[in-house]
Amino acid sequence: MKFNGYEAWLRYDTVTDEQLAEQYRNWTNTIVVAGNTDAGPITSAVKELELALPKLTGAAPKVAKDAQAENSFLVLGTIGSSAYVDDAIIGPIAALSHEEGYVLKTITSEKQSYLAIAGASERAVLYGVFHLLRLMAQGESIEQLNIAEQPKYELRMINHWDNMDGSIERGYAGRSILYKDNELLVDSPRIVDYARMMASIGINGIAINNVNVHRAETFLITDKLLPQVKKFAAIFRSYGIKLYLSVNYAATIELGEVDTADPLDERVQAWWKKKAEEVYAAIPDFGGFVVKADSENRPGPFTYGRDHADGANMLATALQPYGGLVLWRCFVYDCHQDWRDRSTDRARAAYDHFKPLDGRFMDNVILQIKNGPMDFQVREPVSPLFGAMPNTNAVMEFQITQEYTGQQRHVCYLIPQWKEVLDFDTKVKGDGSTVKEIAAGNIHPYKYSGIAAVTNIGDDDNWTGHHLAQANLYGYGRLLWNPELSSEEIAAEWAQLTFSSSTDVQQLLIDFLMESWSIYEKYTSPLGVGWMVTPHYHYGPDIDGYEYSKWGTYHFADNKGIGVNRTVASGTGYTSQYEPEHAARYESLDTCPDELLLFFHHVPYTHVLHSGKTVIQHIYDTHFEGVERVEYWISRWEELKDKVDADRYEHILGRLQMQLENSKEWRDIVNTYFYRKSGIADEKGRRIY
Ligand code: GCW
Repeated sequence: MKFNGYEAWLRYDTVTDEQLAEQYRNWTNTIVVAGNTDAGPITSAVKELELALPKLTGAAPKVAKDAQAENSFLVLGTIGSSAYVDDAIIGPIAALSHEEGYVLKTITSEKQSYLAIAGASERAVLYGVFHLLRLMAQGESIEQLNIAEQPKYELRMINHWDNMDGSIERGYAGRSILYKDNELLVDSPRIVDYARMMASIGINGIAINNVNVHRAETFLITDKLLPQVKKFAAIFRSYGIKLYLSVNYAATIELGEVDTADPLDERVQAWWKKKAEEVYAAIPDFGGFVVKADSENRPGPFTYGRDHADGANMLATALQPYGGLVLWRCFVYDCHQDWRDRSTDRARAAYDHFKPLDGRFMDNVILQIKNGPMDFQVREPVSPLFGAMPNTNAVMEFQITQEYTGQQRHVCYLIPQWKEVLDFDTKVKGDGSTVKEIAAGNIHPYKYSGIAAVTNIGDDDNWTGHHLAQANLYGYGRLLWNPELSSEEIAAEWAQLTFSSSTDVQQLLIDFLMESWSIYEKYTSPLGVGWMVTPHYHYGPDIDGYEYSKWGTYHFADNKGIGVNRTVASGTGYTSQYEPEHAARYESLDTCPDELLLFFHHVPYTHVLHSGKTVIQHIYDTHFEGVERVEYWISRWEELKDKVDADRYEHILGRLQMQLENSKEWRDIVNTYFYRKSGIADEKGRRIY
């Protein structure tokens, strides 16, 4: 048995409780597929059962068209496909009014008993099957099921930052599974396994290429590569997933077809219309375009004196006849800033650019907004742009790949971070205007909404480099399905599905994951100030790496104090982008939360936090503690040597040791830097260099 992590949470370990295995066999020995399915998601659902059930129960199921001769069986079908299905949904019909809703219900009668997985669509049936398999892999009884589910978010998207040469921007788990040497790996069996994994956590849209669209990828929308893209789309379609492409805003120029990319130029408009026609001829259910424009040196409408509404609407007009979407990213800021200029504030940029455009975007445009105003730091306030444009569709963008959070060499479970974002009450329409509800389209009348994230996978055996980084991918999907799940519940599910053998192992993983974000935050940049990383790579510490750069990412530490003054009173005025209640809370030193203090204020090292510690002592204490906690978790992991398979035990231990070495670098460099700047000694007299 290989424990290389390839099967991730779809391992389907043998059920050791014989009674339970018997119960599972009883309900699943015969699978009745109602209605016609061809190569749709129900066919994939059957395949998944055929793959999983022998592993779980030791018995291969029999697939039948009818069930007259059976006493107990499993039925899969959409509404109206058979009387079995329709009888099962009589009560929980509400869930089925949602296109992706499903019901799992056991119906017991004297004549015949069956377990129905009824869905409003084929995709929903597939989700129902994954739900059933999850219950079995968790050892739950399926004797009396009566479950009705539907997802909270409509768009549940994954973004790849994969390039066609096989590299991945911000990828920490090997090379791309999608491309190699400028070819699409359409025949790789890995693509099917990837689609299975994504469908199992409810992902329904995948953008397959980097938002930085270079020359080779510009051809993805041309007849040179569309036939290949079409093959990816077919695989994804059979798992209920729509394919999206990132496009080069200046494709007209790059492909040498029109000498401008001015969105108001009729030749440009006509070109994109024709392009959309070609793309939809190849892929009728194509999802749409993801666009990074006028951002980090990518082309965009600014070149022509046009704004982002002009640019986005031009593409949206082309896609509209086919129901296609434009996901227009709001990561727009000046990346050629002069560090001497203290009035320009990168954090303000997205709001300043986009807020005035509210109401001007077509209704198939969706703004894609990063969770924070800077860039996926370990700690940032929630982006004030999210919710601030009531008349413009929006999705939130998270980063699963751990660019600034340890690059999958450090353990950093991000679900708690994302939950904090989702639970943030923006107040844009009074109390209860949480990010969670805005992203669900429940606060503003959005036509489209949801959540997107940059994925963390590559071609490493275990997909994510660090085995434990799989929990972020798994958790992302589960959270989008149901944001009411707690971080701990998600960690527990993942640990059980992935490390089924021992409950001690599972409990340790849950506890470690739950603490990991805070540990990482402790030994890296303090109190929300961010950055301090090696420029470009973003891994180890380099306190002044970005301090005198053009990127707008400064901490302003001198011999007296540290932090960025973003107040209205005396700083950049960023706080005014929030609703008054938050603006006031962040503006005042008395009420600004400790963890964001240096994001909003420049304070002396002797400033006393709400915790009662001075800023400098907080820096010293957290940096020592962070490393101690890594040491603690290594010793706990070592206790499990005989309880975890050797493959994963050693692999994880190796990564933890790497994390420890690097966390010591962080600790010593950060502490030494601030000791030298401030001249203030550690109260506890610990070793600082
Ligand atoms: O986080 C930053 C990354 C860039 C990335 C950019 C973006 C794809 O450092 O690598 O480019 O954000 O989100 O567009």
